[in-house]
Amino acid sequence: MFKSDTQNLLSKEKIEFYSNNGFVKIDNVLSKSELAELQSTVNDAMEAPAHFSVQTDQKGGAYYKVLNQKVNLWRDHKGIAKYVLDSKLADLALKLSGSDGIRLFHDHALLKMPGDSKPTPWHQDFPYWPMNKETSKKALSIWIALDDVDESNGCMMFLPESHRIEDLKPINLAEPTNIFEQSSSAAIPKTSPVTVRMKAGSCTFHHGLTFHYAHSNKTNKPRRALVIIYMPDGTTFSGKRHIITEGLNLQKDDRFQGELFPLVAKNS
Ligand SMILES: O=C(O)CCC(=O)C(=O)O
Repeated sequence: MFKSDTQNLLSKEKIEFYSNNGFVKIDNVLSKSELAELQSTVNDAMEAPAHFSVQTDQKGGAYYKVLNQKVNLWRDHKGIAKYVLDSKLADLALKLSGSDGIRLFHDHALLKMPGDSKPTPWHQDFPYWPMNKETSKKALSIWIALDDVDESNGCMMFLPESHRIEDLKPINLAEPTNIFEQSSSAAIPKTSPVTVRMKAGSCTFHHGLTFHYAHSNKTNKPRRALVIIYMPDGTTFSGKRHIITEGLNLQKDDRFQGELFPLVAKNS
């Protein structure tokens, strides 16, 4: 992929839309051949032995019914690292977030399995992340659809402007509470949730505070997505427990840096 592609994918309107609403859709972020490669790479990586990556629940588990998730695939699988460290994708995150530099926090494959599938409840991402707020206000995720998605198999919904709400308490995705009851009703924007149907190879970006949800999967095939979480260069560790930072001996207020949190894009 080439950095110049970013110009074609990201108009001024898209950047403004993201800034005003806290999410944006970008069609065809992957070419047909990239999509085919990433689909088969994610299938392989989900089955490959885990050394640094972690599958967070097993078949039958309550979390698995919401998401069959494997975290940190890039560290075990070169084919995934190619996309997770890719400068075109990271450059989109850099431009949308208005950061000077963007580091990788982590990737995760999110499969919504057929069968006893549950929706992903409304939540914000930031409350899970071990980042000091003042250093990481621009952190965001790219959600790359590896299958066509709509309401039948787990497409996402976003609440426009909810990225302006403070970070609330994390929601237990397997036993959810209602996030809308956490915030004073005055703080919740009076916008209507937006359902984002997409073709495989397209993506959304969402800000760490944006309320989002995904439908359950009522089809007979998994719904596959690869998600990459980016944080602004200069983000520091809050000390909160997190699967990615476990065992790294990071001290509170340390900067995220080095080969585990690589700088994947910066303003030239
Ligand atoms: O894929 C899903 O069902 C939910 C994704 C999500 O919550 C996220 O990417 O932050």
